[in-house]
Amino acid sequence: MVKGQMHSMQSILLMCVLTLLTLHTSDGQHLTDETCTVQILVPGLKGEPGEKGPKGAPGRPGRVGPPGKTGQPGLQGQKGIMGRYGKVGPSGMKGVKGDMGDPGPRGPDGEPGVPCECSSIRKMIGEMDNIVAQLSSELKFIKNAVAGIKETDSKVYLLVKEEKPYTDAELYCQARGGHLAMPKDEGANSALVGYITETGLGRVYIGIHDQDVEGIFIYVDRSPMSIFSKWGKGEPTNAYDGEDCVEMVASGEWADVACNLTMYFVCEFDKDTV
Ligand SMILES: [Ca+2]
Ligand SMILES: [Ca+2]
Repeated sequence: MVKGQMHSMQSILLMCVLTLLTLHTSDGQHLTDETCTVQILVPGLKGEPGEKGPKGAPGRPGRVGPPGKTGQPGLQGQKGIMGRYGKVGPSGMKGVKGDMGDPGPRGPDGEPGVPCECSSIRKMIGEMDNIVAQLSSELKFIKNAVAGIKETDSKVYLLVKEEKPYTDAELYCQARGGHLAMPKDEGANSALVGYITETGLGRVYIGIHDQDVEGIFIYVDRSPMSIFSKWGKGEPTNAYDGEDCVEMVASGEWADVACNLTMYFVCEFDKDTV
């Protein structure tokens, strides 16, 4: 029962008492039943429970809970597959040269050559051989000139260390613009003496002969022997009626000899033309 309801019921009981007191004093008893039939309200018995109501709306979400505990580490995974190859690095320093390897096996034989019309080629090769021979001869001449050339005021002399008969010797000198040496005075003769010991044979051809007229010696340039001569003792002898050429021996003296003898010789060249 609520507090307000109690108050109302007390007020009603109070009014009823006051009324009974008033009526009793003035009008008699018959008025009392009508005035106090007011019922007094009191709480009834508890009723039966009602039927179950419909399901209510979902409640609000609860609060966020505390953080969970740290988990245990898992097992190690399996090894992955190999990655791609990386970029090629920079070139390294040059290495030390290795030892020479063993010689390889012999290669197969080549195919046979093709026959050709080689006559012209052979001719060319022959000409080239001649040129080579000529150059070799010139080279030899130059080497001799550098090694053994001698000179006077007007002449250059060259000892040729090739054994030739007289005529070939003269041709050799002519081919180079000179003649066999023609000593026409003591000075020139002395200049040639130095060559004789170099020959190893002690003798060289010089440019004097009597091939045109027996007993009349002339120089190979056909100039006559006028004043100077250097004959050895008893020379010229024209031995066996066959000595028409002239050699110089180590003393610087001359002797007539057979022209087919082969020996070293001395060429002379005019300085004006060298
Ligand atoms: Ca003679
Ligand atoms: Ca003689």
